[in-house]
This record gives sequence, structure tokens and C-alpha cells, in this order.
Amino acid sequence: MALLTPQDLENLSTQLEENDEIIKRVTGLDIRGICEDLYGTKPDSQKVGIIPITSGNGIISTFTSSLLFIVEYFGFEGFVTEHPDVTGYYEAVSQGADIIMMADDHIFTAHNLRNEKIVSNHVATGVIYADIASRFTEANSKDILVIGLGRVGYAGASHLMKKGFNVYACDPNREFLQKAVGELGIKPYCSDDRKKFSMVFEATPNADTISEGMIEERCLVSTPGIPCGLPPEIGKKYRVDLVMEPLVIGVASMLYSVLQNGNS
Ligand code: 2YC
Ligand code: MG
Repeated sequence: MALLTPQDLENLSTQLEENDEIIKRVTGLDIRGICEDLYGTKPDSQKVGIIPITSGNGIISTFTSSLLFIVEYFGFEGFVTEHPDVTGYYEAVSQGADIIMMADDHIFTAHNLRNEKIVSNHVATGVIYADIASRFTEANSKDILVIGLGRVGYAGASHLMKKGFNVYACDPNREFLQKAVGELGIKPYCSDDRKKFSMVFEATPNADTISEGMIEERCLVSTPGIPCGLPPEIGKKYRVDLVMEPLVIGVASMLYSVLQNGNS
């Protein structure tokens, strides 16, 4: 599991602004608009208790302060508990948190104490980055390529199948690929297929997973990155629009997904 570093989280608000602008340009909606449309929910100053967790590799120095920035940006009332772990959990609930956010090295979760909804960052991140890719206004077909079928990629591929897209997917792990073919009905794709895509959702922990043979002249690549799967020279040559940032978009998706919506 690739863990964030403080370096990944530097100038998060600039990364947010830049990506919000690209997303608005290529989909017609900004991050808020996509989250509202995706989940049918709107923030209303819910209290979000953010709890530092010391297990495993321990505290990432700017992780909880980054979450506080994100939570407040999207219209919630956030606080970071003074204590970590169990003491922090007790503190957050006692302080009246409606939603708890915390992460160890394996799961980063948001849990709404009022409606029992709970989500992992993997699922929320996969769903929103896949959804962004699928909203490319310049796409001229429902064909979409998913690269990587781990916890993030699988969640995104599942979401795209439910939305009725023609999902082609690849993963070096044959079991992951077979599982997704069997359970989701995605079409296996390998890079020597001559098929090109204008919408790509990339969810792997590797660089340079996107090659020239995969992408159309105009193309939107949407990925949580770290590292980026799109080689810079290909990005320039094919005028690719790239939506990629390390934490904000995934966290926005987590928060909106655990709110109460009208029809549930
Ligand atoms: O500061 C803390 O409370 C740490 N326990 C936080 C650890 C986060 C580890 N997870 C990750 O770095 C990645 C993130 C992109 C979200 C999911 N996994
Ligand atoms: Mg993100």
C-alpha cells in the first residue's frame, strides 16, 4: 500500500484549484457538482471529527491538517482531535462529531454516526476518478479504458459498468482481470489490441502504464496517481487533459458518499 508523504501533500490548495479548473473545462462540472450529481447529497456543516492514528508507520505529519483543509473547503465543520487512536475516537464522539475520519496504513475511512454509512478511500476514490473520466464532453463513444483492477480500479470499473459504459480493462495480475471479467462483465484489454480510447481511468501504483497505442488524439486521463501513469511526452504529443491530485478529490467523494440523500 503506497503511503502518502508530506511532499505529496505540499500546496494542496493549488493542486485543488488547478484540478477543479480542468475538471470544469472537460466535464462541465466542478468537483462539488460532480459529487452532488454522483451521490445526490449536499454538505450542511456536519461536524467531522478527524482522528490521528499512530499504528503501523504512524502519523504522517500533514495528513490530518490536510483533511481539515479539505473538509472545511467543502462546507463541513471539521476538527482534529487533540489525542490520537482510541482516546481521540472518544474525544471526537464526545465533541459531537457527526462523521469520523481516520486512517491506518491499510484503510482510510469516513463513518457517518447518524446514518451508519461508512466508506473506504479506495472505493470512494475509484468511483469519483472513474466518473470524472466518463464525463469527458469531447468523447464520441461510450468506450472507456480502466488500467488497474485492484481495490481502486475495481470500484471504478464497477461504477462505470453500472452507468452503462463499454468498459475495457487491463491488469498484469491475471486473477484480478479474471475476477473483474467474471463479476463485472468488463472486456479484457491488452495494449497490442489496436483499440484507442478518449477516456482513460488509471488506478495503478506504477508510472508509465499508458502507452501511445491506447489513446485517441483528444483524451482525458483521470487518475489518483502517485506516481502518474501518463508519460509527460505522450501527454504533450496527444494534447491529453490530465486530472490527477493526491487526496482532495478522493476525500470529497468519501464525504459526499456518507451523507443522507433524498431517496435513501
Ligand atoms: O496521520 C495519520 O493518522 C496516519 N495514520 C495516516 C496514514 C494514511 C495512510 N494511507 C495513505 O497514505 C493512502 C492515502 C492516499 C489514502 C489511502 N491510503
Ligand atoms: Mg485524490
